[in-house]
Amino acid sequence: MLKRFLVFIGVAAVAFGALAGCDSDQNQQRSIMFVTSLNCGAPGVLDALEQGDTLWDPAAGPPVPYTVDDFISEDWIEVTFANKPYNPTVLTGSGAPHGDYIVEGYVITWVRSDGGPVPPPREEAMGVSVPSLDETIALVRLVSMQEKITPLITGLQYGGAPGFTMTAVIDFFGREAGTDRQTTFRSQISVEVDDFIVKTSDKPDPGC
Ligand SMILES: [Ca+2]
Repeated sequence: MLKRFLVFIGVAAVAFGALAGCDSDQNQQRSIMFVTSLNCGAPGVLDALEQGDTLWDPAAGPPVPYTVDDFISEDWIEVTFANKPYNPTVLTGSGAPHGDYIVEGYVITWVRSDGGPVPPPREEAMGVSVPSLDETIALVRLVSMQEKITPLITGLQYGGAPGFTMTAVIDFFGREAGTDRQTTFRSQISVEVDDFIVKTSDKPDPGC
């Protein structure tokens, strides 16, 4: 029995040594950070203009739009981050590094398959903690006010220019809490861009 116990200790020491070797590399990630849900899997909708509660001019009727209560809004979508350690037994043991991650921001890069113009890349800061072996829900600013008020988008108002589809490639970045280990991970979403003629009061609630 003693011999078998000593063999077990020897194997454990080799295993620990291998793990210590991995930890000596400060750039080595001990967890995988990824997105499990973005806008609940639905495409994004970029409405160039919110039509308020009345679509048509009360006096003239269709097709004369009622412009008094129109307004431009930003578009936010829900994202779910997951933090999955490579070896949960080691990371959650007594005295082990906890492996929590902080998502510190993201860069959105717009892509169009038809070669049309897109807004420039935009970087946003955030500070979202994602505990080891857990998930965290946060919000991403998909379309900013600055992007909404450019001619590319305002030109769609009241059915001016034709709508189009573009993809938001979102590169998240962050670090492990208490260490210098950094992480980057990517998600993307297709976005329909147009001036959708729907009263604000008739729109479904955004989010999941
Ligand atoms: Ca609209």
